Amino acid sequence: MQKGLIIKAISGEYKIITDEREEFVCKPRGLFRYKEKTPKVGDIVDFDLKTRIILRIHPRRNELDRPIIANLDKAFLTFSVREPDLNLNLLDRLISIVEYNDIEIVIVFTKLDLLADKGEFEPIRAYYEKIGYRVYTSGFGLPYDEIKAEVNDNVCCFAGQSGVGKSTLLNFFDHTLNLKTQEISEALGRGKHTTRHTELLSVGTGWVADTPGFGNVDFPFDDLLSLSHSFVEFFEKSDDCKFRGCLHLEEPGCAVRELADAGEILRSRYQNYRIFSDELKEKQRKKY
Ligand SMILES: Nc1nc2c(ncn2[C@@H]2O[C@H](COP(=O)(O)OP(=O)(O)OP(=O)(O)O)[C@@H](O)[C@H]2O)c(=O)[nH]1
Ligand SMILES: [Mg+2]
Ligand SMILES: [Zn+2]
Repeated sequence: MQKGLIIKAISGEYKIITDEREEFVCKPRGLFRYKEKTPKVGDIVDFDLKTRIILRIHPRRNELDRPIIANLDKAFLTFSVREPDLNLNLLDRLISIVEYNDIEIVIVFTKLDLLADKGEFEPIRAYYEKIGYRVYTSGFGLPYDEIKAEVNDNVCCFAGQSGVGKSTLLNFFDHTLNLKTQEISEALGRGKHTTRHTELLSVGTGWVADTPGFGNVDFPFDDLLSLSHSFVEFFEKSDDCKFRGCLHLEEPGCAVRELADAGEILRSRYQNYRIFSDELKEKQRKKY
């Protein structure tokens, strides 16, 4: 029996790499399908060298649906400031989902070269840094070495909308990757993704998944408390709210709402929180 890491899924088969860096293509056991267990990129598995059958999936530390990947150490939430315009709703949504899954977050804002005036952007960047995330900016002509170093010794994914420059960034890290990129007009116009499959690529001493872009994702929970806890700075301030378990909506004496009113919490972030709350309430209403 051999142990390995799944680095690619190819129509029902899986490419596995061992610690010795040998690659094998294997099929899952039939029993997996019966038990509705599907191996994912990022899984550590045991397989039979002779039959090339995956026998066991090791317990997962975490797993995401968008992108489909298991055992992530870090998620790079990748957002362009222009083309497409900065989508803070999707950023706050992804932060919440990734926090809930206990995966480390790195935020990368791309295409800074397209921003003539950074006046409106800078407070946004600074806010996400203030609440505890490592934030990087990239763009043509800007250094990316620090971002690349974040990949070392980790299994990572680059998540974000189509056209924000995920593949472009990975090509900068290692030009031998030769990932396909696409003109932004084409990417948006045809609604097609340049990147189709999720695959772990070797970058430095780490692994990176270049994933297809997406426009929306569902929350992996449907209760409001999970949502409020995944907004890390709200959670930190919630001790000052009058009521324990305050959801920071209409409750009197809510410290979070006061900070949002005073502009100490980024306005868009509190607004997105309210939008997500409504979405979850709607989800609950449909369920019952
Ligand atoms: N001006 C500028 N353009 C960029 C930058 N990064 C990427 N682009 C352009 O944006 C377009 C889309 O880049 P991709 O790397 O294909 O985007 P992606 O996020 O991989 O998109 P999907 O694979 O569809 O999810 C390409 O035309 C890139 O040349 C940047 O920093 N500045
Ligand atoms: Mg791509
Ligand atoms: Zn509150």
